[in-house]
Amino acid sequence: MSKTYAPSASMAANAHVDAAKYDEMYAASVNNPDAFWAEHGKRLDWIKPFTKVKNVSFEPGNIDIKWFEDGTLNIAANCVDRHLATRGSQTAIIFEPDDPNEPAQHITYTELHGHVGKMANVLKNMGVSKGDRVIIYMPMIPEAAYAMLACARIGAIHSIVFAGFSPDALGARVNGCQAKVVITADHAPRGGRKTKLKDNVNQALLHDVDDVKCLVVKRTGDQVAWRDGLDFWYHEEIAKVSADCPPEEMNAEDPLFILYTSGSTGQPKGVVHCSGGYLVWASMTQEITFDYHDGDIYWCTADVGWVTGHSYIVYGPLANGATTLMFEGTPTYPDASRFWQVCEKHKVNQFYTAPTALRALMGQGNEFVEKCDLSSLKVLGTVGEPINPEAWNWYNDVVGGGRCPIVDTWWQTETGGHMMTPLPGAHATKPGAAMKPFFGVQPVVLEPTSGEEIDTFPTEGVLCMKDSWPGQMRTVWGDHERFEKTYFSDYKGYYFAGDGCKRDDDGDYWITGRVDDVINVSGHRMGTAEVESALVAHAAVAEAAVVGYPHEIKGQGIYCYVTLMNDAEPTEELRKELRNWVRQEIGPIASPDLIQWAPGLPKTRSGKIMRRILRKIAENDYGALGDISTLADPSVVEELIENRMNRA
Ligand code: 6R9
Repeated sequence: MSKTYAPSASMAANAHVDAAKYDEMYAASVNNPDAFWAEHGKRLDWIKPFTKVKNVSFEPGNIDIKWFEDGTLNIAANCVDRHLATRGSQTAIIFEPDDPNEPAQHITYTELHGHVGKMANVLKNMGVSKGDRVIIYMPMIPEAAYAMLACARIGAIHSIVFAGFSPDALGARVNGCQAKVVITADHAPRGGRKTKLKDNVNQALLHDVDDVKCLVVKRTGDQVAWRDGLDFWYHEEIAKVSADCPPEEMNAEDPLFILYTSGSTGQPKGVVHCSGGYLVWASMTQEITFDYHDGDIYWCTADVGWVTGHSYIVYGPLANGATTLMFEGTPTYPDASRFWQVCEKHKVNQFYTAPTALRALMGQGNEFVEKCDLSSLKVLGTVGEPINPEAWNWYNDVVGGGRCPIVDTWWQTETGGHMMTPLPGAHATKPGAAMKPFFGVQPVVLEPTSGEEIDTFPTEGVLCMKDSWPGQMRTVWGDHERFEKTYFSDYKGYYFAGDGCKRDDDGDYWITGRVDDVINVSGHRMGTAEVESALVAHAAVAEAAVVGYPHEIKGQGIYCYVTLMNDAEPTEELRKELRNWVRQEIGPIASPDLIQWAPGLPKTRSGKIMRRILRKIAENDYGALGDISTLADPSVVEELIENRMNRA
């Protein structure tokens, strides 16, 4: 039995949801989802209230997900306008810049309303209207949030591309959704360095036939190359427009955003989230999972380029009228105390970060934490990957001083918001467990090959969902067939998340990690297929196979087996070149950690690469390779073991 940490009496007494209320609400949410969500759908302001609640089919050949389908609303009005009367002068966004010497900004809801209205009018002047796509490629500055909400206000669909992605990756996403406008900044300061965002945009749009326009925020004032007639300075354009922009009336099922994410095959897919269900989900989970109360200061350290930033920096907290902190920097700049200094400076109450950051900071020593006053902290959260008990305990003891419940939130880009997590006032936590389903979430554990539901405890298998929840993605942009194939075809009648899990004797869930060819590097999802296709695009590479291996800080590292063309020399220089090549093709987050030259790869007689074997060798666990008799040429395995790169 693992140790459990019960909520304190005062936490349980003051929380939105205590143990009894959780049980009651959870039962109601699954026994009568229509009644439950009809009630909780009211947390939003609807222009035309919905009369239908849930209309969902997980039937093969007819995957169709609709929530609140006849209601209309505007997402920006829900995140901004409706708070003006009651909390217009309250801070909506605290901006903490990369450089600690640059002053922080406090943007009130009234100010936010003005910024969003202006940016919305600028977008309209640039020709953007309802249903058009806008790419956002921005540093973590308030203008990124204005841009998201400006799109939502006029009914345009935004697609944020993480500022760490390369021009090629950006270009693919601009084309993928045929965006009309890209919103960016001159440079993005981060960790004391700068990324040339505008130059990246220029490169990405170089071969674009459709003349994509670009709106540029001046962040650093550095020189940028300008495309006359196509590029516009944000500060010049907002000076020409009024702040008054009436919100567009949108159907609950109109798309709010597209977010590209990695899968086990092919190129990243555009996950589509719609308006009503998504915002109900993001706002309800933000309030209840973090036990957010009026007046609290809430900080999620993610980047808006990832789904966590969408749901838990911008949409969820702002829909709740919260004060949300946006941080431009990194955990270790200027030193490993930065997170904790920011917590102290802004008196942060709820803090939400990724295990990879905790592991990196843990290694730097406790003094960086202990010199800061963290007494304001009430709830701590983690997301992105399984958290190892050492990091969990450090978070609990050193950061939280043993006072703060840790919510280990399991969810995905596809799920829109939290799916499984302990609730701070309701559940005793266990280091490393995602614990309990959120309201309306019906997890099942399936036997991986038969697909049968396993009802016994304890158990282990693949994690699926029996039914829909309001925040579920609706489709893959432009490819509904791929949506069905990816999530509903391995296990018919269920949503298949791609993760494995355990369920313990108490019925609590533990996520064990991906069961497909997706790896998780520093909490960032990466398809091994993407890295492979980047590698084979290099002239010297004949074939490549990529797998993950355990990495102390990043969780998983990227291990590449590369077969070279006959005329290419396996030199250190080429290794370096390939590493840079992948960084350029995808971005620094995809940078290979280890590259092993592989004269041959283990393949079945039908030519399928046996990744199971490659994973084992990369894990330095080559003693138990299992059955290799089906290999076309078993001798390649010995060669690979002999020259393995990870000997830890
Ligand atoms: C929100 C987010 C999703 C994948 C998911 C899983 C892993 C996320 C986790 C976790 C264990 C947690 N994951 N949270 N694994 N415990 N608390 O991260 O979305 O980028 O789409 O990644 O991340 O493997 O399938 P996304």
